[in-house]
Amino acid sequence: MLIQPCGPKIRLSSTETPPFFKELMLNKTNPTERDKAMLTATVEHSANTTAGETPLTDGFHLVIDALKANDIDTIFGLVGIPITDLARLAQAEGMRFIGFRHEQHAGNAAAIAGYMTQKPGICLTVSAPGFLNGLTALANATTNCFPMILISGSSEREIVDLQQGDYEEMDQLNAAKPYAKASYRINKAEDIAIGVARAIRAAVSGRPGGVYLDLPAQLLGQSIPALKGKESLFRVIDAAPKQIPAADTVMRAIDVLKSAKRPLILLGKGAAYAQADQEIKDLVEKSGIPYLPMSMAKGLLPDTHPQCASAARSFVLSEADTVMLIGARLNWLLAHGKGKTWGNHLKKFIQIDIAPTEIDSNVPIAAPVIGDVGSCVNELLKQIASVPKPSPEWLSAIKEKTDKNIAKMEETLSKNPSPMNFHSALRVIRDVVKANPEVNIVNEGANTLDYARSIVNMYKPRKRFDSGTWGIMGIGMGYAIGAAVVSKQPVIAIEGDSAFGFSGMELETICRYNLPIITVVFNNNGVYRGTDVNPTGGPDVAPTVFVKNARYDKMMEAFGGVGFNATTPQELMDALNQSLTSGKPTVINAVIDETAGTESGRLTNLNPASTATKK
Ligand code: ADP
Ligand code: TZD
Repeated sequence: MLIQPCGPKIRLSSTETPPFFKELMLNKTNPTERDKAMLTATVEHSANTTAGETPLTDGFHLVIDALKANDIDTIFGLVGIPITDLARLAQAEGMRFIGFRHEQHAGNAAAIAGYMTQKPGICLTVSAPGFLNGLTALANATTNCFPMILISGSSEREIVDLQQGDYEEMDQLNAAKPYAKASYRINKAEDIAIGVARAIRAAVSGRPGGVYLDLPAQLLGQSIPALKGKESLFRVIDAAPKQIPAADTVMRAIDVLKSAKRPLILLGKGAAYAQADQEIKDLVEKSGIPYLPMSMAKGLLPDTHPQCASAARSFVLSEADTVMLIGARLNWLLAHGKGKTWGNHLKKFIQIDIAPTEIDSNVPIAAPVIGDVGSCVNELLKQIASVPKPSPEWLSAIKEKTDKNIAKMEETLSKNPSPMNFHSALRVIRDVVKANPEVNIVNEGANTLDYARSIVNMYKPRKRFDSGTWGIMGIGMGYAIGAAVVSKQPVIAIEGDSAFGFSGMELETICRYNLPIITVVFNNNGVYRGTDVNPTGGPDVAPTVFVKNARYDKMMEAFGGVGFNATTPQELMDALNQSLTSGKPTVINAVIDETAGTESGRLTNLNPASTATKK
């Protein structure tokens, strides 16, 4: 029996291919990349093989080989018992391992990578606490329909199950279940390829989501004959198969559109995820129907497109009589499809979604079209010529509203108060993004999020990543790192000072990998604003208040990055342009008037008010 060492220490020079392998390769006239990937584990382990012994492989190698066989080339994670050698091996085998300072941010990076690429992003963590830190990101990915796989090492099953107090003891599989689309544990080395395949399929097929994959420590060390390991490896075929909508559902949707007087298309991040950019553009333009992008669908068509109704959002939501949702849910972000936001008119909804159970979740849907966005839009396109163009009255009413609101906004944006407010600072970022449309935007905060969403136009798809379905704080640096690693394009992270604090330590990660990320901290001295006072007059500041005049730029300098303190729009503009040119990790501390923000940004109404004191 061979002793199984693990990790890169046992790498074999490629010339040492064992004889039985040469035989295998000879039988292949044209070995594919996959064949080569499959061979890795065996070749590695043959290093210590002496004549006559059966070459072995182990769980470590099989996990990496199974991921590689499925074109997964990056792992976001944080090392420790029992997965340090797994991370080392991933790197030694040519994968990129991006190590974080906290698992939540590694998970967020993986999730956004999944959203951008349609390949599940991989997050690797240690057991119990590391797993739980990653679980927040997994739950957020599931909530947002992003494909990701959280792979966590776990402690000894026999001890965990009897609750005998193991190191980092936790029943992780069951803890993950309520927050994941699917959860699996692999117990045997020969099942690793199947386990990885199940995780990939679950993450990307149908409605994408987060998948948990539990790898007990003893699995990683398990050895099996190398040939058996090789034979177990495979590439998942058609992990996210097309889902063609039934013809009658398409015709029903067309009929509803035909009877519409004031139609509207609503694009959600499911539409952006689908990468059916051309089809969606054709549908919008051929139908002539005005459209509204949800925040992460901004840029699917440029926000400056003549049919974009964003500047007349309230008007079109309340006045439209027929709304076609494409990859968008009628959740709180759309006031559940009813109430004041949606006006007094009876609406007819058409909903394109891959998840049949999404239909009728909040209001009755007149025409559900179930399938993947690309296929559904394609089918609709075949019939769209039969749908009359929207009435000139509807279009001119929207144009009038849009022109008026844009003019009003321009007036507000043109002011230069001192200190800066959200508008004057965001005007600068708007102009910089217009000049550099390839830039990725990450955005979180309350006021910082709400204002940036409406002020900063996007021009390209899947370039805007924000607090999303949960309205979560803490995605900032994780998403920024994921976006920079995947796109290899610059990122501007527009961060409230509170929001930034959740992931600020990842500045070190950004510097370590020298990523072109510019973090702009909208520093107004607190959560929402910095002016609240402690009504008791005691020494503690109010719950929303931070240290006054903090210098977040100095944090970046501590790690060797570049810091700017910007107190005027011109300083902010210069800092942004310099950073984009240099490509260096940068933090810009943008000094914002501490009185400028409102409570909860535009969500003030979601704060519960006491019925006891309500007048
Ligand atoms: P937004 O927040 O932008 O409104 P949501 O996250 O609420 O978007 O909605 C996204 C919707 O898109 C989900 O209901 C999801 O099932 C759906 N979806 C995701 N991917 C696809 C796809 N490829 N085809 C069709 N629908 C999809
Ligand atoms: N914790 C988590 C994980 N998510 C949240 N959404 C919150 C807390 C509550 N919260 C918001 O909804 S916005 C926000 C918090 C703490 C921060 C707002 O302050 P900011 O932005 O400085 O980031 P503005 O621009 O000053 O409003």
